Amino acid sequence: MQSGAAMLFLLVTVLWTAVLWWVAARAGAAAPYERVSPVIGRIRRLGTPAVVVVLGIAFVVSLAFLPYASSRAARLGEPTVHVEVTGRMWAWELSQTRIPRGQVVEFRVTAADVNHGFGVFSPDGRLVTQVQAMPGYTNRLLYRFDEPGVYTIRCLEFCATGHHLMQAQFTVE
Ligand SMILES: [Cu+2]
Repeated sequence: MQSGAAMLFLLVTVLWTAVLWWVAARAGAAAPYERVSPVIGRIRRLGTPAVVVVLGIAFVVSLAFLPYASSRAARLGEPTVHVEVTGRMWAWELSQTRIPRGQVVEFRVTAADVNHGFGVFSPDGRLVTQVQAMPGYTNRLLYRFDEPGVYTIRCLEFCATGHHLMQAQFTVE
């Protein structure tokens, strides 16, 4: 059975290679694109580098907005408030549930059992920041809360039957 499958694979590979060879041999030399279509040729010649430059600039500029601790620290400054967070089926444990507004907070997020998603929702229900909670690993999440109120933590990673119950709250004051 296995050797039959191997022979079939070999046969298809040889046939496919022969077809490609045959097509390549008949194709001849490539014609310059400008002669085939001058307008599209010009768009390709000028447009491709322009797209690469624009996307390259967008990539470099957007690096500062990545949700990683190092890029957030560069933008927000070093954290002055530290909150230890542990996710477990199906609850969140926080070392403190009162957070001063306007200060850079570092959440040190881990999990006690399986992977969870640490998602922080503003008082009006918007997801404002999130990070993965993983067993055996601590993720740093930096954020500055400018609006006071009661924020809700919801698990964003399906973690079995009690997942929808996995919520907690903290107050920014
Ligand atoms: Cu979950």
